[in-house]
Amino acid sequence: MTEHANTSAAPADTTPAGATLIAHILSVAAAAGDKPFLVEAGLTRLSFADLEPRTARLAARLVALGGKPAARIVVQVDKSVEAVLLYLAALRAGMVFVPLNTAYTATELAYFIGDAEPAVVVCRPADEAAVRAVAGAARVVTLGADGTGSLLEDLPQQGLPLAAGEAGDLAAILYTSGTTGRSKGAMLTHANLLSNALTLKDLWRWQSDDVLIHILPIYHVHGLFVALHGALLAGASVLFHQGFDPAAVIADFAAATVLMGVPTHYTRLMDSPEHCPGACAHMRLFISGSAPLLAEAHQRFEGLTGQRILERYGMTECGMITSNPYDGDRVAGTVGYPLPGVAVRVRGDSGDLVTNGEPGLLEVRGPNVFAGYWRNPDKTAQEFRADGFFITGDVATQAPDGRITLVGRAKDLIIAGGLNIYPKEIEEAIDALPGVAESAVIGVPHADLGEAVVAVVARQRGAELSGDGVMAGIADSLARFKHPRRVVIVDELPRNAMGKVQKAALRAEHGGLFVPKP
Ligand code: MLC
Ligand code: AMP
Repeated sequence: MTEHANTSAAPADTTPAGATLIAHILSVAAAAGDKPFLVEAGLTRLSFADLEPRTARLAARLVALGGKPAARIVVQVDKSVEAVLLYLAALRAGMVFVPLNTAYTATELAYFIGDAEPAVVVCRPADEAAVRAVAGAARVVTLGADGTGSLLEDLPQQGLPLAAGEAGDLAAILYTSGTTGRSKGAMLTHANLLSNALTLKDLWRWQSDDVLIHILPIYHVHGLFVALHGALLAGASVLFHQGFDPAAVIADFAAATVLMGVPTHYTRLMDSPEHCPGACAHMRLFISGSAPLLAEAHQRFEGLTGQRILERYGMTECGMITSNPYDGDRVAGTVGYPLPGVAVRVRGDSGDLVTNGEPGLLEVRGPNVFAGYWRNPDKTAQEFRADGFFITGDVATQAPDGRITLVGRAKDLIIAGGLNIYPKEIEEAIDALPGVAESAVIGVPHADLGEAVVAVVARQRGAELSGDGVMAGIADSLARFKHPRRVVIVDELPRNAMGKVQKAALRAEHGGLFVPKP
């Protein structure tokens, strides 16, 4: 037996609600009554009792715009209470929610719209003209950070009844890049999202008297699903922050119980002068994920606050996969055990499964694992084993008791500040510039972001090429967070005997650009 399954059952779905995630959420909301759900700057902006009527009217508006079950709705808007309502209303209407990072450029957006073929696109008011230019047949409406916009005009008086959906219906498509540099849409069903959320509710001991500090963007798994579903299914309140201001978060600790963040959030919190153990006394749980939390940061946080961060591991295609235990050892530098109902295994270089602590590719199977890549059966087939295990691309070791430690990535991926950046996509943009022979994009250690993007660019013989020129050349096509923090111009890239660019050598050479070399 070489596969470690956590056979403790995923929580039984015993609620009288329907099969879909939104049916469960609305059933919890009905029981929670007037209790605050989203609170901003001390004001209740949305109570649980508001969820039924407000999602009903907004869902009716989506239908009036052409929305219907299984139709996609692409959403690129700032974080706001209304944006959360929009997500829930789309689910209520049976639509497939496709959230996009607000940093994406019009070029990137055009690709997503072309691929998802949405019935409706919701964008920021300032982007409306640019979005209309690439929206094709989709209806375009706007939603601003202040909760105004054409989406919320002409809201029908008559709300839409909850769609009678099935657990296997698609709830969302989240785009995630592959090694090809082109994003693929991960199709997530109601069953995927609901099973993961119910499992985490039990595992992390969510209670209705919890208060979550929400600092994450709501276009990724972490902020949209892990954080919001946890609070929604527990009937717990959320202190909703539009961005991340360490002082504002620390000020909320006294009224809150749970914080979820990426490692950059924790390092920035620790660098804040207001930080002290007393400030955290009311908090019961600090959770970190989306990127590796250095053991040193874990220990420093405990020293400063007396709290041991609970690190968990997940990905867009699977939601959460493993978690350190709530009770028991939260071991720094590890991501804990597979979630109840989820099986993981490690496949070594030889292709055999290993359990002896050797590193290998981590594979996962369970109700959390996505339904495949949108309109991409070939890529879907490549990423799954015949017995249904999904190949994560993460390299891990597994201790005899099943505990997982991530030790690397087989996929060429940089994670900066919890955001995934695919070198191939940046290399393709740089290689297309005049004067460039080729380029290699690498991630190097960065104290704030974990990793930072560096582009090593080989110029064509005799060509004039500068770092500024390269940056200007990619500015309009790639989102800002993907832009290299440093461009190094060289005559040629180092290659091994097989002619392959030696990224490891480049990482070793440039690894000290932002932090002292060890
Ligand atoms: C912002 N910038 C970044 C960046 N975030 N650059 C690289 N990496 C990042 N993550 C750039 C901006 O483009 C801008 O550049 C400058 O930094 C300042 O922007 P900002 O908006 O003021 O940034 P800030 O508020 O400081 O944001 C940093 C951050 C944010 C860490 C708070 O990136 C963040 O919220 N990260 C979390 C992402 C997340 O939710 N990941 C979960 C993915 S789900 P310029 O040049 O314009 O000044 C997943 C699965 C799982 O991975 O397991 O959870
Ligand atoms: P995404 O595709 O944006 O969902 O990112 C998923 C990837 O983030 C995973 O495949 C991991 O490489 C990484 N990741 C998530 N959580 C952790 C963690 N706790 N430690 C290290 N890497 C993580």
